[in-house]
Amino acid sequence: MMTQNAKGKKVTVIGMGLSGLSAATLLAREGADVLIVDENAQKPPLPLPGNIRLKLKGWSEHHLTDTDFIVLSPGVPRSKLPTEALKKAGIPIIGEIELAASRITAPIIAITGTNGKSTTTTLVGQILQHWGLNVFVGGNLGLPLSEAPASQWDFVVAELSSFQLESIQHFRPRIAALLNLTPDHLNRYPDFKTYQETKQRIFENQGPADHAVLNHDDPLTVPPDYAADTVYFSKSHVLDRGVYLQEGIIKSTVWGEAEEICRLETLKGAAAHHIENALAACAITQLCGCSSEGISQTLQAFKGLPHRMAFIRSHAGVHYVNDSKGTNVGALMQSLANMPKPVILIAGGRDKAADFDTLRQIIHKKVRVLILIGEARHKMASAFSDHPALKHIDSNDGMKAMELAVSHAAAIARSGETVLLSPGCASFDMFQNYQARGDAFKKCVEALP
Ligand code: UMA
Repeated sequence: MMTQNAKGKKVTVIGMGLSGLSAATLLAREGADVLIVDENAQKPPLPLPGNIRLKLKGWSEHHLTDTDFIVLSPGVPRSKLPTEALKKAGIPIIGEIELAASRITAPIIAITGTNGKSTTTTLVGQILQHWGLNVFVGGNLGLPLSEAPASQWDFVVAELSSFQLESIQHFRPRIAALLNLTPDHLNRYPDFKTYQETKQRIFENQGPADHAVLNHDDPLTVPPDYAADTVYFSKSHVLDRGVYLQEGIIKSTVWGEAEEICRLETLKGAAAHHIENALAACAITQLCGCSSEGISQTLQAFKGLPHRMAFIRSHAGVHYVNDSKGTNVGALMQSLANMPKPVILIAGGRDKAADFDTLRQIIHKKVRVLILIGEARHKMASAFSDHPALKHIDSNDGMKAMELAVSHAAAIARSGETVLLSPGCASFDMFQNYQARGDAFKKCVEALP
């Protein structure tokens, strides 16, 4: 591949966030002459090697054309680039994932989907680690994939977003999983079909010796054309080849005869709330050769992720649950569907051109009081205008809005009820990221008198 050896090459990295910094450091280590450009950043967050130069607070076309190739951060849309000029100059554009993967020798397990990809990636990593393997776990989850080439691994497990998949070329995971598809990021894609096709690119370079793990219950995940061996997972169908739930037992036919992995009732921890993710993780790790016993022990011990249906505390008989990572309509729907009783819901944030009407039925069924925050509050309020208990929080200050939302929820919640923060929107209107939003919620809940 033409970008394989960067020694002596000029490379422009676009975006000085986590992935840009990591990619630039990797390239500088190889002996490239690196320029990082960024529209917003004022200064680097850490000291950088001497062969990395910076052009911050915006860039000009020559910063992108006077180079051998470009590495694009996932958050920077291609529409920001002078595509015609780059094409004319013959400058290749690759994403951070493509760059990192071309330098990774271990088998790569790549996991995508609208929801549950962080939980599944973490579970797969933990199951493989429980088996005694040396495993890199990262990608969209937080640790950039460009950190992986610096060490030797038995497996590299990567959560991938559609943004990251947009800029792959030869990326070929040994195992690729697409967990589910519901509308998301429609402010970046013209329509759902484009988003779906971008997600399905995870399979595009796979051959018959590779594995595609697909959701039998969600036909939208199945690409029209792919070459890999298929292994399904399902919550509702017995499968000839896959992992499925039958009468409360997780079973696998990945390697032939049905084999019991574990009983649902033994999953006291977070895995029980993420059953589809647990099934996908079983399928992936069975393909890696993990034993049912090892898989079952890890599922039983799984504590879940912070900010994803994370229990904070009970106060005056009311449970407080942080699901700040529920940043799209599908995630909010899934979280509400898993709640046994109606809840007091705090939702809203930055809209991603979502269709909130699809939530009407579940909101009416599962939400006793709906508290709306952030930029999307007016659009959400009109989608749910006939809800009997709707409250707007009219502050644009994140902490203030969260304090008002939590104190209102605490004042009206009855003993035995749950107050759930599951925004169904991005956090960037009032917070730096979903973690900061979840932390603000936690702080307010912990401060309740
Ligand atoms: N920037 C520009 N112009 C733009 C957009 C961004 O100059 O148009 C600059 C910003 O000023 C900033 C930098 O680019 O300095 C940020 O780059 P980035 O947005 O690509 O973010 P990173 O910090 O590199 O983090 C990325 C992922 N972020 C996005 O895809 C938006 C992180 O996923 C990921 O954890 C990280 O790489 C490591 O792999 C976060 C995310 O929100 C969690 N992902 C989305 C999601 O899950 O829905 C896709």
